[in-house]
Formats: sequence, C-alpha cells, structure tokens
Amino acid sequence: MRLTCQRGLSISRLLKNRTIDVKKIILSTKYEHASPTESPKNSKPAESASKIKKYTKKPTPVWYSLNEMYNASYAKPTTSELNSVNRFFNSSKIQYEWSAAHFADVPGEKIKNKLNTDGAGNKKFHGKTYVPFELVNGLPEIAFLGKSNAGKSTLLNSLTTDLKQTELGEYAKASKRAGFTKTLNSFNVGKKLRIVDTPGYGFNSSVEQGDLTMEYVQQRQQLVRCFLLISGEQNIGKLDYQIIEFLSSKGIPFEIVFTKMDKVTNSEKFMLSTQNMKLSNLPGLPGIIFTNSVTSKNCPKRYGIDLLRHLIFQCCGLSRDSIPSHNGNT
Ligand SMILES: Nc1nc2c(ncn2[C@@H]2O[C@H](COP(=O)(O)OP(=O)(O)OP(=O)(O)O)[C@@H](O)[C@H]2O)c(=O)[nH]1
Ligand SMILES: [Mg+2]
Repeated sequence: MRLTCQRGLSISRLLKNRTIDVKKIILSTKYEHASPTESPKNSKPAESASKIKKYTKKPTPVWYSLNEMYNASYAKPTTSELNSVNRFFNSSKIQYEWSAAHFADVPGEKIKNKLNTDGAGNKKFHGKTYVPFELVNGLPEIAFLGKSNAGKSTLLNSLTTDLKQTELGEYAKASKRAGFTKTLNSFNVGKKLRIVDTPGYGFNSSVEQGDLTMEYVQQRQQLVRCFLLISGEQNIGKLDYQIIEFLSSKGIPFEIVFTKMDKVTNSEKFMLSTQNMKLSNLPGLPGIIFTNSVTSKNCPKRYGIDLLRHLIFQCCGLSRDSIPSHNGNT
C-alpha cells in the first residue's frame, strides 16, 4: 500500500515496519544504458556516428531511484509541479543579504532583544512585540547544515542556477578547502524565501561556529526547516548522527540531502550501505534527497535538484503558482 502523508507531521505509527528492500529494488531497476549504436526510430542505417550521438538518451544514474524509494511515504511531485518550481528558481533574482558571525548580528535579532528586555534582561513587553518589518521581513528561511566540505555552499549555487546550465552561479563562496564558510550567510530568492548557508561542523571548524549555528537553528523564528547535507562520497558519519539526535531532541524539523552523488563510483554498494543506516526510521520521517551539483560523464545532468526545489517550496508553504517578486518586499 502506498502511504501519502503531510510533511513535518509526527507519524510514529508509520515508522514501524518501514523497511526498504534495496536489493530487490536494485534487481528490479531498469537501467537506461546509452548504447553508442542506439539509433532513433525510423532513422536511416547510413546515418553518421555524430548524428546518432545527437539522439542518444542520457543515462539516468542508478542511484537516482533512491529518491523514489526513500520518499515513498510522500506524494511524488508531478512533472508539471516540478516545472513550476523550476520556473520559479530559474527566474528568481538571487540576492546576498547578510552575514553574521554572532547570532545577535542576524538582522532583526538585536532589535528584538532590545525591545523585549530592559537593561537587567527582564522582559519589557508582554504580548505583541513591535519589530520593524524591514528588519525582520518575515520571509520563510531554510538553513543548510552539514560537515565542512559537505557541499552546502555549492548546493545553494546549484539550486539557484538554471538546470540547463552546467556552470553554477557563484552566489555563495565554495572551496575545496574544508571549513571555508565561517559565518551565517543569507540569500534572498525571488523575495519569497531565504536560504541560509552555515559554517560546517567537523574538520577545520570551531566551537564558536558550532554555537552560532545551534543558536540560529534553535532561536530563529523565521527558520521553517533545516536541511542536513551529507556527502554521498563519505556517507553518513558519527557527527551527522549527533546532529540528527540534537535536532530530533529539540523538535527542530529537518530533511536530509545527499550531495556529491556523482562521486559515488559503486552505486549498488552505496545503496546497500544506506539500507543499514536506518534512515527511513528517523524521527519526523525526513525527506531524503540524493543530488549532484557537479556534472560528469556518468552524471551528465544535475539530478535531484528539481526534487529538492519542490521540497523547499513545500517547507516554505509556497504554492506552485508562486512567482518571484521583482520589487517590494514580497
Ligand atoms: N563532484 C562534486 N563536487 C562537489 C559537489 N558539491 C560540492 N562539491 C565540491 O566540494 C567542495 C566543497 O564544497 P563547498 O560547497 O565549499 O562545501 P561546504 O559544505 O560549503 O564547506 P564549508 O564551507 O567548508 O563548510 C568544493 O570543491 C565543491 O566543488 C558535487 O555535487 N559533486
Ligand atoms: Mg561553505
């Protein structure tokens, strides 16, 4: 039976007996192999090799089927829904807005504190608090969390770059050097939502950066969902499990995104190893999306980005008719 449920709801009932038989699915997956001799229907046998190449269908990587497998509890987005969200992201103006090394530096937070408390830190106002709209500008925010070098900044660029392009925009600064992003960095997407890039945890990170991110995810009212990024090349690690535990214990909703799937050389092995991670039994039943932001011979397109865009839309409460705004605040 196919179960369809709303995101973010506690559905512990569903967690029981929710196992995925990866082996069975791998065996039943119909792989699309692009054969060099493959020719289109009605093509003439004498066609040149270069012409045949033009018609050759690009192979879909085997790991892509994981997207359907792990999100079977949710309604699969239709092609038209994916087209709508793609249109939104492709036509949105992306604007870098702010960086913050301390949570108090996040726009709206300092003034909220000042207006809310007297000098001794006691609550000054009870009930409704006045915070200037232009400082808070209540757009929904999503945050990218993950180990340093997991691909957070790159995924932000990938999401905001037209899928027809292989060269990514450079809104967020990415680097081969782990621990490159040191602050929270916010990007406005079409004046409808914000994506906040965070400093990675683990190698080359600092306690202060970790505290900053934790403070942000616990206190920021505008934050509607965290996205935990995990490199497919490295797979899920101890630190990732700690973050999952932390988010779950605080009741902070999150989704999981595997990045760098183009670097996974043995898809079958990867798929079998994800089965042991019990990802489908995680509290809150997060969506699990598998993506690549860099293209290669084995991954000629950026896969999973449209699914992630659709998930972000759902988390931000945006309808498929949402269009980017080019003036004003909304
Ligand atoms: N092959 C491949 N490389 C990727 C992908 N995503 C990111 N990278 C590379 O991984 C490296 C790290 O990417 P970043 O986006 O800077 O990683 P980050 O998580 O922001 O890292 P910190 O800022 O250090 O926390 C860069 O060299 C990227 O080009 C991907 O999907 N495929
Ligand atoms: Mg970064």
